[in-house]
Amino acid sequence: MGSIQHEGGSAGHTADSKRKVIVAGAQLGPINVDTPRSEAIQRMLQLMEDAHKQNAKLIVYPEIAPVTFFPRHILEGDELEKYFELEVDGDPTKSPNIKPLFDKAREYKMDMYLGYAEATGDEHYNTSVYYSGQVDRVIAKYRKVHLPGTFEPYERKDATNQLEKRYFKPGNLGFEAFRAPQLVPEALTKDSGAKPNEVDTLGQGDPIVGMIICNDRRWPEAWRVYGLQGAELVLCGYNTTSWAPELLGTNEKISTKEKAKKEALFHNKLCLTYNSYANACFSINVAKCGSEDGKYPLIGGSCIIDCDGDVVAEASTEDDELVVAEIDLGMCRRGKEKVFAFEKHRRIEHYGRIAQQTGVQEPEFL
Ligand code: CDT
Repeated sequence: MGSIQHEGGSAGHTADSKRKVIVAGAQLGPINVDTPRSEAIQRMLQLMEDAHKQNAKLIVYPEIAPVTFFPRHILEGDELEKYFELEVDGDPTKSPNIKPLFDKAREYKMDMYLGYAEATGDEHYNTSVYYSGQVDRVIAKYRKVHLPGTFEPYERKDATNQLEKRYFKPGNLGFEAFRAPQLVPEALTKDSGAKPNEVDTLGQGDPIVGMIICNDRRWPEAWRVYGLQGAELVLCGYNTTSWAPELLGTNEKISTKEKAKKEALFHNKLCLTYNSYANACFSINVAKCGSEDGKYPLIGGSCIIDCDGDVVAEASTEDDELVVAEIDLGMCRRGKEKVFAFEKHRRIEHYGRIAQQTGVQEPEFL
């Protein structure tokens, strides 16, 4: 299963676990400015069909999946609006371009994380939704909190822009974890009379899931807010440019496109493995990648990470590719109850700055 299996990344199944589930990351290769939306959706449907054939119960797509990574371009009016999905009655399942994805997920009873550019009528967000194919309902929406880049384009005409601050409002929904109904069998529900947060019910309800989008994965704060809600699975779609000196800075270590790409892939994996480990959760991380319009390189490296920080499946191409693994969410208990038993070991009296201060304040000079 998956494209590359790593030693030590067996997903460490426990023999009697009832929390095993097959999951898929649907990496997309380049989508160009003139790629018709319908063609991209067709590619996404093909990946969903492949995931269904491998018995996946959850599929994760990249950030702003069905269109080119348009925030690199200077756009206005209809040229900008055409990249957004206008939500009918606040319901993405009725948005005409992306509706076929919800329809197919419903048919397959497959859960889906879908990233798209959301237009509410008044506002624009970089958004993902979690749709449950088990119960045919959008369970949660997340709007990207950490918007990278600039509001104004760079002065150098051929610089690669990252104009997310120009085109999107910062997300206003926070990092709210949710339960994915019936994603694993025999989970405890309210009907049983059981209550969460009791010693003998921990980790036994429907899986606890959190969503982030691209740049969010670099901020441990986002993961920790989910960790504090007991998240067992974090889902992340991304579009990560590997060559943008104005945006990323430059030095000897990243002086060529090849070196810069190597570093971008390294930082991607560093964030995903460490934060999955430190919050004792699995993560499914999915790229849109390759060279869009033949000149804007995006990294691949889509991967499924276990709660010990091991890579259990990883993409090997920069094209449309499915990354699949059976994961056992029961494995999360060890990290959550031993090394990272938050209730025993965290010292919040010393963490105030994290929530009270945004930028750096250096100590006084000597
Ligand atoms: N899409 C997105 O958020 N991209 C950013 C660009 C690089 S900023 C270091 C990312 O974090 O991957």
